Amino acid sequence: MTAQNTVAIIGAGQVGATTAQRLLETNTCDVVLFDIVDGLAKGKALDLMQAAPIEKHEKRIIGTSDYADIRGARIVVVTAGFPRKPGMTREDLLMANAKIIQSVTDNLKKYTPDALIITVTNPLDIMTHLVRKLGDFPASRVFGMAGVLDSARMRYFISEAENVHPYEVSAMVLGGHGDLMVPVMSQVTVKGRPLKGWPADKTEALIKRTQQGGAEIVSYLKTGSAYYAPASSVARMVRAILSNTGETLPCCAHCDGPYGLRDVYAGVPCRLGPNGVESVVEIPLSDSEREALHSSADKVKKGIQELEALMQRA
Ligand code: A3D
Repeated sequence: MTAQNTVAIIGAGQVGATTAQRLLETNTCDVVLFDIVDGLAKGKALDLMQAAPIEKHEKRIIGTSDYADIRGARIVVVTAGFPRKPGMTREDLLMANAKIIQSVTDNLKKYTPDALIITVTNPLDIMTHLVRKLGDFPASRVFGMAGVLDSARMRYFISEAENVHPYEVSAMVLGGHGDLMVPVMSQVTVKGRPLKGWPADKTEALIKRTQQGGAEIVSYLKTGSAYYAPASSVARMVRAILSNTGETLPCCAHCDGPYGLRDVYAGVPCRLGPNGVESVVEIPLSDSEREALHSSADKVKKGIQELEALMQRA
């Protein structure tokens, strides 16, 4: 395994392990899977390697509980953290995951100071901000996965309504990864043509279902949250970077200027490349979409203030 071609995944739970599987089985890169639970990453890595002769990929994975093994990885995907559990308040989750992110970031500073970091841990925008702040990393190298997933959910819902394949729908969701996320209806295309003729109630229902996309799955699963589409979304971002495809994907990125947003992490279209977020791309938005993007970003800022107050009290 060469470190320069390696992606380290922190957290070998549902999202982390499934991301590893996607990266290996698409022959994208070697993987180091890390978890603090002794044996968990090792066991999953061994299981995944035993699928290699069947899946016919040439990549390798190791599982570890020793941070030294991630040294030199080119990209680090951070999935360590809890989804919300019954009885847990939002504040409890915020603090629990902030503590995990703090220990992860300390180790990234030590072992992968030059890596690109893709955060997945929720609450996504706040945790992405925290990684950058605690690690004092350049903003272009720390970004989060949410927009690719939320947009894919929106695309799937539209494809069902329009009776086309999901990949024939193009759509983007911007803003924070929460109930104020902004599905950009004005830019939706189906088979390359603008979506037209949807009545207001149908559009509203689509927007709501997209915003509640994660919660809908949790309501079926009862324990845990979605991981197949989240893992596909992370793998897509990794492939865009490693293959330098130059494509624009919606990511949680630091914004200070684009869309009139100031010093805040929010979901925006980003051109990804070897340096991480190479640029934030401004797409046309209607006045109400722009307003909604600002409201969503303001909510992220409030969440950060809330976390800072909780951390000071702790
Ligand atoms: P889960 O299956 O519980 O896996 C989390 C893993 O993190 C577990 O194996 C833990 O042992 C591990 N872990 C805990 N603390 C540490 C630590 N300090 N260092 C290293 N590993 C640790 O959860 P999951 O994989 O389903 O979800 C992981 C996170 O991603 C959660 O916060 C989810 O809410 C979030 N998530 C976000 C999205 C987005 O779209 C942003 C989608 C899906 C999940």
